[in-house]
Amino acid sequence: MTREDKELLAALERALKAQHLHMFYQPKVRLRDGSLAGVEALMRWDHPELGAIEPSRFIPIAEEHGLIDDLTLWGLRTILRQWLDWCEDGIDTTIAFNISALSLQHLDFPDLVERMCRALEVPADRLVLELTEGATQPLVKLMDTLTRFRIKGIGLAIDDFGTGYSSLMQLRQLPFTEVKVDRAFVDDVPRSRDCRLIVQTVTELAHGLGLTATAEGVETLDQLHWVAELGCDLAQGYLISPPMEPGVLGVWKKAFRRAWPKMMTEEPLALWGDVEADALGER
Ligand code: G
Ligand code: MN
Repeated sequence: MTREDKELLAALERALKAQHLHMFYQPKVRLRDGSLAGVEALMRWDHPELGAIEPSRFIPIAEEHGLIDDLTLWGLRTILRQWLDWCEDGIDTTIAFNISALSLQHLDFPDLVERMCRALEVPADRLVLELTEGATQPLVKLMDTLTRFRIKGIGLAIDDFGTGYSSLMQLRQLPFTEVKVDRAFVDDVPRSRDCRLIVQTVTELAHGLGLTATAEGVETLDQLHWVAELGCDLAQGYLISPPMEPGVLGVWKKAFRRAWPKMMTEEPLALWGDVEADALGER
């Protein structure tokens, strides 16, 4: 362990206690009508000296040094309380939480989550767990835990699908409810016929298996129009909203409802991009 990592780990332990960790929330909207389908909770760490530290930096350290379960529990408590706050403001939505496969190794973990939901009176089906397959932690090994979550009504999304270690076999074997199409494909959809074919095929596969297809990383109108055209159910990304503080979700929701019809009609699909790309010998 490098000295830098050691210091970061100690600081993370302090941050957990001192409440320097926060959750931000990024909406997922239905492409059918632009309505709010749910939010994804994303951790933020504002280090007093180092500034904002990305989860991709501190989660692996927490995983490696025994702090991940504390982080997971902190995250779950935070989002369940947040659900109650929103509910009081008239927003009843689902909250997706990125969970480390390490936290899923305890077979009693689904029961613990259920107890947390019960204690706060949050319906378990308002919770979605987002999972990513790692090199060292194949999700198939977590079959029992994941099944227990599903039985309790908790949703399961496979994150960043189509890149990294994700495989078609998991889709068939594990009780997922949602597939999140990796932003790498969404990014290239307006320019690449291959990417469109991949997004469309993954979406059809998801539907065939009874799952929701979500396009992540939607940043432009072109991408939004395309993923709708290709059959995706939900979209998420900076175009719709960057991750935001929980207090502004209500305002965003109203503003977005007004903006939606215009977003969908603003510009036609950029079919011309195709023609140009073909002319240039690209796809
Ligand atoms: O692995 P996962 O898909 O959970 O990653 C979430 C991360 O993606 C967050 O850090 C979030 O800020 C980032 N993100 C959210 N929307 C977009 C987007 O439209 N474009 C890009 N590049 N990143 C995004
Ligand atoms: Mn995610």
